[in-house]
Amino acid sequence: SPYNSQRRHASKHRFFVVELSQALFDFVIRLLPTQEEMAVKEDVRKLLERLIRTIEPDSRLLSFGSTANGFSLRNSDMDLCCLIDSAERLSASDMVTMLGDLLERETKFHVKPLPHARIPIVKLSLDPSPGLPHGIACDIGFENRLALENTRLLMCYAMIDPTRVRTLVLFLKVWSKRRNINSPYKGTLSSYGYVLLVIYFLIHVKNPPVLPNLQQMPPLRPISQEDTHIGGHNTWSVLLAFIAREASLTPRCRFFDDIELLRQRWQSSNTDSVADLLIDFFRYYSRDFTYNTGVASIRGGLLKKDSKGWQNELAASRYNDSRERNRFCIEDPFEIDFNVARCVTKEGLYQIRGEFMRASRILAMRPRALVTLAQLCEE
Ligand code: 3AT
Ligand code: MG
Repeated sequence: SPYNSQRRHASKHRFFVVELSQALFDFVIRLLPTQEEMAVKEDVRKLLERLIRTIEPDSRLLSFGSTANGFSLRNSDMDLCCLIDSAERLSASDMVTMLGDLLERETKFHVKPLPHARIPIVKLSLDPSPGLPHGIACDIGFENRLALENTRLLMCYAMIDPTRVRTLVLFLKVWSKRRNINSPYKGTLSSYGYVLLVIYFLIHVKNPPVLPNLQQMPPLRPISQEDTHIGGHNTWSVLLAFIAREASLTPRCRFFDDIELLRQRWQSSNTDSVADLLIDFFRYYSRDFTYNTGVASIRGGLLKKDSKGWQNELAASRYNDSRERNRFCIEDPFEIDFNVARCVTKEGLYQIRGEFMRASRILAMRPRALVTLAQLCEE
């Protein structure tokens, strides 16, 4: 009967989803960096920090990007940022030149200083060796405080629901690299862009949401009856702590970062498995996201290109550049005038959307989970 066939269909789907979730965890775990790799990277950071302090004694060298936000894959590059605490400091481009010379003299790294880039950096790399079979690639920038803050924001999101958020993000990073749609230099999207797409989807598309919006948190309400008694007090202390923290940050970088407290007081009522979320993610970005008019903003939800002045033609004429900056729009969480996907070209977007559709198609066929993953990530 039709009723029975519907039930058979539903139970087949459940089976596929359970199997696929397990396969996704297993797949991702094998790609995490090893303890040794993380230790070597920390040693490299310390060594570089010691060297930089011979030029600027009041400096600190901090990790950002994937090494610091919980979304690191094996052999991913290191992003480092140097903060200088003294008032009279050298300009970023002078620092790049001096540090480049110093590292060339004192270390075995291949050094490439880029003092005149939009964001001056020193690029470093180390050839593979028996202890470090993939070598190391590392960029050192200066005073990039916003990057440190957005790293902290992503890390907080990763900590709220580590299993689902990290599995999804790490899978999409591998998938986008294997499918060749993770190169801003070639007109596609950076890892940072994909991470923002996932978080936007989990906060603003899924209903009920998987993640709260940390940039717009209402005061946390007490959960149980018992709590209600002292609830007023608790709520106030939470709110006051929030306000105190906010005051210490520059206004645009405010967000709720007491994750311990959040985990005690907030729980998503969304119970979808990782596989459910992955299937919906691909469906949403292949079918429902309004690429022509929409802007994905983890801070504000789905915004309009119009309201941000991000129409295609406008951008091309303002930058006096034939390349369109706003084909695909993803708002940076703190630098809200900045389109994280501005490097995505017409062809790049066509390719990215094609990949979202291909992934949706493969998932809809529901072969065995391992076959599905292999097919999805085929190089
Ligand atoms: P990989 O593991 O290197 O692929 P990742 O997480 O390190 O991924 P990226 O290399 O794309 O991500 O970016 C590293 C950090 O640099 C993330 C963010 O703090 C900053 N960043 C990168 N791209 C942008 C951007 N377009 N706008 C603002 N910040 C950015
Ligand atoms: Mg990186």
